Formats: sequence, C-alpha cells, structure tokens
Amino acid sequence: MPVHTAHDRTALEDLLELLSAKKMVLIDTAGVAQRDTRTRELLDMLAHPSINKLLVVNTAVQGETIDDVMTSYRAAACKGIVLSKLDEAVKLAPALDAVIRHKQKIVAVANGQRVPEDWHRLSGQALVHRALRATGSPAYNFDASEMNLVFATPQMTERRPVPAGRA
Ligand SMILES: Nc1nc2c(ncn2[C@@H]2O[C@H](COP(=O)(O)OP(=O)(O)OP(=O)(O)O)[C@@H](O)[C@H]2O)c(=O)[nH]1
Ligand SMILES: [Mg+2]
Repeated sequence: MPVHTAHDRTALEDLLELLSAKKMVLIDTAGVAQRDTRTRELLDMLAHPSINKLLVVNTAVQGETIDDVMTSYRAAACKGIVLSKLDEAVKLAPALDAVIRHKQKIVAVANGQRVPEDWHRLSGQALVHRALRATGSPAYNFDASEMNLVFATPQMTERRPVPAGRA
C-alpha cells in the first residue's frame, strides 16, 4: 500500500487532489492528547469536507476523560465512533453514556490487539446488554456510617444554635 505524509493542511489538500481518483484514502493521525494545543491544529487540518472522520475512543478510561476526549476532538463533527479496548474496560457504561450525550453513532468496537480478528460491529442491544452486565465488586464500597453522610437530607441534619453576638 503506498504511504504518503502530510505535515500541514496545504500538503494534505495537495495529496488529496493527487489521489482524487482513488477509491479510498485512509488518513491516520499521530497520537495527540486531547488537551495538547496541537489537537486544534490537527482538527483544522482535517476539516476538509471530503474527509469522513472516525474517532477512536478508549473505553477503558474514566468517563470524564472520555467526555473530555469527545469534546476536544469535536466528536460532533465525526461520522462515527469506534470504541476500543472493550476487553480491558471493567465498565462500558461511561463510554456509552458519553456517546449518547454527544449524540454520536458507534460504528465498530475492538476487544483485543489482533487486527482484524478483534474488530467487530455490535448492535445497540448487544452494547446495552454488555453495559448492564454485572461487573464483579466495585473498587469502593460504602459502609453503614458513610451511607448516612451520603443520603442525609438538610432537614435531617441537626440545627446548631447560632453563637451569641453573631445573629
Ligand atoms: N487490549 C487491547 N489493546 C488494544 C486495542 N486496540 C488497540 N490496542 C493496543 O493499544 C496500543 C495502541 O494502539 P494504536 O492503534 O497504536 O493506538 P493509536 O491511537 O493509533 O496510538 P497513537 O497513534 O500513538 O495515537 C497497541 O499496543 C494496540 O495493540 C483493544 O481493543 N484491546
Ligand atoms: Mg496511531
């Protein structure tokens, strides 16, 4: 497979022009963290209307991080999401939650390192089933005394008398 490199938007546009007769051109990007200032540059470079973007989201990271990735990587402008590392993720719900809130579509999942054997398409039903499946014991368990701290309503807490002179 012929491989070309493009370091900026002009070079990429020139290449796309050169390859316009090809049936498919796959563009891979170098990994940049979502908070890196170069992410914006990269996204601007890929803003060409002929490019269909797929965002690969690591399912095994924390929900807030997934949300941050989807916001920084402008998931709304992507054609779909690929969820990777399902085999490593203890829970799938945080990733599904982020995808639903960003109103995106999951086009594929990966559950291992083998390509293409570990790439799959999963139905919405299968994803939900997997998200709701019991996942062993949680990393943190409340004990009885902590339950009162979490669920106490303001009316239930004891009212302290106001000290004299500070009414
Ligand atoms: N267990 C597991 N490993 C995966 C999965 N997908 C990718 N990996 C591994 O994760 C590592 C990184 O994968 P890459 O495909 O290089 O990820 P990338 O996002 O292209 O990385 P950069 O180009 O550096 O941004 C490799 O060792 C992959 O084999 C998966 O679904 N499960
Ligand atoms: Mg890569």
